[in-house]
Amino acid sequence: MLDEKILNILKDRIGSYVSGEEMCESIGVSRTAIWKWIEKLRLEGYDIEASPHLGYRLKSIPDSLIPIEIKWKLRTKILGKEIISYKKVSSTNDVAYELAEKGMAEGTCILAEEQTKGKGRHGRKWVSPQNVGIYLSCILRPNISPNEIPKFTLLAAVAVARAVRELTALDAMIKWPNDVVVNNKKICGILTEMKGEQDRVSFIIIGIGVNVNTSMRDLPDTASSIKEELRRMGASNALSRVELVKKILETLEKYYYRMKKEGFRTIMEEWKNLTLMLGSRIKVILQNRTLEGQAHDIDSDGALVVRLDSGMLERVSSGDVVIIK
Ligand code: BT5
Repeated sequence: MLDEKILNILKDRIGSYVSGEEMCESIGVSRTAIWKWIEKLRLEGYDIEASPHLGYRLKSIPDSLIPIEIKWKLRTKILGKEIISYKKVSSTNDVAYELAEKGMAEGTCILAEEQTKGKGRHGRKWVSPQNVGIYLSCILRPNISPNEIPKFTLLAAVAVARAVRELTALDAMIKWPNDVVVNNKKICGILTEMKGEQDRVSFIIIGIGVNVNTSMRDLPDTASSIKEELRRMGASNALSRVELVKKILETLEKYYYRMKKEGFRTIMEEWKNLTLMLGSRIKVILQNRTLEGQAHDIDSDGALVVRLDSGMLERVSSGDVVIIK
């Protein structure tokens, strides 16, 4: 793509002028064509200065979740090779599901700047305001049975927590089954959906919502954003959403391949290193009852094992956890 070629040249020399002539020669198109594409890039939010004598100069790059930015030096084999991004969408998981049903390839990612019907589990809502969060859904086609789905939620939680830790000084932790938390506040939620055929899964959708620059006013009391947690630490640097999406894709793919090769055990170990609840007293809210006890372990299918006060162990594969102490 021409816009990508132009951008590559400008990005390599960000802040300096590149003459129109040099650009024409290295890409092999006319000055008018270059000008047209520069205009398009400007509309996407790239700040490009044009000088009749000096040429073009890239001054700043937008923090927009557009394919050209996410794909720039993205180190993955499949995840994000195909990216479809929207300014506004009902739910990236719903779009990804429809596309997967139509046969879209494994690794395809859907991104949005805003969701009007962002989904949580069990019909709950996911608050998804414009231009401040990450709303990402990835299509995977693993050869698994439907009861292995919880493993993928845990895998994604590990990937997001690791990605946040690599890019910031925040102590991102995991709360079973699908939350990434900082200082006990939810900064990310994961919704894994699937289409199954008999005992096999035909595809899964991993939906990831991250509050990056989201205002506290928009969020429930139990939630926070990366920006807010960085502010509390006294860190002034904002985190680029583009960088975080890239890091999440790279980490998610790394763990996905590792799970394919070595099984779930290594992911589970990593998960245990990042969780704050094993050993804690917890309340588990299930569809029609509540359990209280100690978070004892995670089993080989990703289910939570609770030690009840009677000493009995009970296995829970889906629910909401409140940490009591
Ligand atoms: C989740 O559900 O945490 C799964 C969230 C998945 C969101 C992503 S965004 C991309 C993709 N497309 C979608 O439509 N969804 C996925 P659950 O554990 O049920 O948590 C939902 C509860 O979290 C709500 O009932 C609120 O209490 C709270 N909540 C809502 N919005 C939130 C937000 N932005 N940050 C933190 N907590 C939130």
